[in-house]
Amino acid sequence: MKSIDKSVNKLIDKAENEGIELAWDRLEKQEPQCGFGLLGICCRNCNMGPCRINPFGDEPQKGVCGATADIIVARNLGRMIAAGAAAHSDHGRDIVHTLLLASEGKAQGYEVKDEVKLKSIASEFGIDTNRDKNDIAKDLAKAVMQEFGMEKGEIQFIERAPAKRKEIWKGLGILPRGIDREIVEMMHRTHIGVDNEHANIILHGLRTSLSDGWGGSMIATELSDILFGTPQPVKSQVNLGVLKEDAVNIIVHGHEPTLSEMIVLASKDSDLIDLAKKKGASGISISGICCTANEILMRQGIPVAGNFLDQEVAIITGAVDAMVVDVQCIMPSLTEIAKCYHTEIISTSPKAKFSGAHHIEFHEEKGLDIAKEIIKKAIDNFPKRNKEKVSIPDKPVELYAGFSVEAIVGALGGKLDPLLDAIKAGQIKGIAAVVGCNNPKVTHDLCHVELTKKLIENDILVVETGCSAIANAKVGLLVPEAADKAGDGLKAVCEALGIPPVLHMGSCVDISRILVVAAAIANALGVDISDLPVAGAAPEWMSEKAVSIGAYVIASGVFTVLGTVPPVLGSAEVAGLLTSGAEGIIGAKFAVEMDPIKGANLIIDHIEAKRKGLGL
Ligand code: SF4
Ligand code: MSK
Repeated sequence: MKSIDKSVNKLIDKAENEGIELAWDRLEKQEPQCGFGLLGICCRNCNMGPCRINPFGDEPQKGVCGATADIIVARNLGRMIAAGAAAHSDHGRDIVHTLLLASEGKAQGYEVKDEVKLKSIASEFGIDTNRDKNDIAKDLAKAVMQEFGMEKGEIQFIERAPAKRKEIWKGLGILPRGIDREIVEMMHRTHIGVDNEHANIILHGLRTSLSDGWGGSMIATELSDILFGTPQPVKSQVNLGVLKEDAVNIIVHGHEPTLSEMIVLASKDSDLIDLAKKKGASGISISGICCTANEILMRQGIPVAGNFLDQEVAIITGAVDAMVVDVQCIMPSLTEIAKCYHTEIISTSPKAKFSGAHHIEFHEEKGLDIAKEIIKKAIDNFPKRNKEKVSIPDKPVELYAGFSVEAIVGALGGKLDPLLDAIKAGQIKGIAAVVGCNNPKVTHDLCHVELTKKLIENDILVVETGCSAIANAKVGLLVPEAADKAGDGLKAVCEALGIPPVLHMGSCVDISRILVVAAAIANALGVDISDLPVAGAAPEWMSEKAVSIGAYVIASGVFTVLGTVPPVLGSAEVAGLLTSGAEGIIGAKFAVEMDPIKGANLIIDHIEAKRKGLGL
């Protein structure tokens, strides 16, 4: 079984009948995958190589420069973290840029939507808030820009972490300084002949990841809330059934809300709706894939078509008139598949072009006009749809999203106390963050869903982001009625508050919201995050961003279970450090467990042990 989503399986069959290759087919053709790569023991960092270490050799082997397996594995992991942190943080930087332009009246269609949050974040940066919102926003954008290249001091949001956590980071010398600085330093350290001690590379990996979680990602989240509004609980729908037979279907795919928010705004334009009707459609329907879906779901209630592995099959429905993409997690295969249908792939970012795509470059200065141009292109494409080839195989499922920190505190009556009381009383045993991607190496969505179900059955409140949230939404776990599937304690709390047992907190950068909640709970209890009955899981992760996330989550003191194996097994030292030694250094470690039920059991045991530690 390739997916637990029946509609996806039907479309995989349709693709096969039509001779179209999908990610699962390409994975099969790649097998057996390179053993050196899987173990992380190949190095191409200089032209004396490439070098690879034979894990079965009698003698300890070395690269031409003398690098051991430990050094090579650590360097490769360090570079994965740097790439992931760069992706999140560059997204954050773009949001800062948009805020600056909006504050100067130069970003068409954008404005500060959440003034309360603007003032609260500006205060954290020591900015005078008794002024016009645009003046505050301008100073805030300029101050936050400094966080990227700063040369002394630490990034501002580190102040949100509990005192004990900051002490640990300080003691280890891993307080993150400028975001760009940590990423650049990782690239420097992993150049041939620089940092030649695996543990030192890993430590800097943690620092780099912290500059993502408490830096670039947190900036992306907080400033997006200022610009587009802080999410509040919202009802919507999910799965490929959100596509409409009779409407112009536009899917936005990628990550940054800057583009997708404008597409949503432009889709309400009456002239464009009239044009769509003139072309024979009932209207314009917007839905999303991957994290840009989560962004506009959280703030606008826009339906979600699917997660990472749904992107190719969405086109196989034959009903997508345009797929509009920006950055990250967008398969290069899309343009090839789109050739078999009428679908237009419209790329928009100067950073992310695709051979065969129609490129309409997006600039905030003309955001709304460009969004309208994109929608017009999709409308013009609608009459080319071949009705014979259309197959939308499912009815959408309902979900609730929008659980920002502010929304959760709101649902609790304005303070965290009811949540803390429920945890202390054991009604809620603990909190688990289940996040991350899909990966065709494992059955699509299966591990997200099975692990989450097991956790809620055991009275563990689950908070989710990214593709994991979409997977669980598709099986109906993101509605208040799903409380029936939870243990008695969690069920009672959910029923009292009218919330689902699985809370959708947003996109991948919004894992920073989870850090904020964890820090707030630890601060309220006067303990460190590592003392809390909390855990993380990335059951189907695949991206370098997920590596950075995993690293900053454990560096923040949260035990994390990975469901796919990271390329570190070529070094017993590095693997041991991450899955054992780290506990004594930063108070948390990774576990790797591909069976989702066993993974859930590791989390349940961990949460029980932490409860005991707190005397609960
Ligand atoms: Fe080989 Fe060392 Fe060059 Fe890597 S850095 S390719 S191990 S010589
Ligand atoms: S989109 S990073 S596949 S979660 Fe954030 Fe999904 Fe992973 Fe991309």
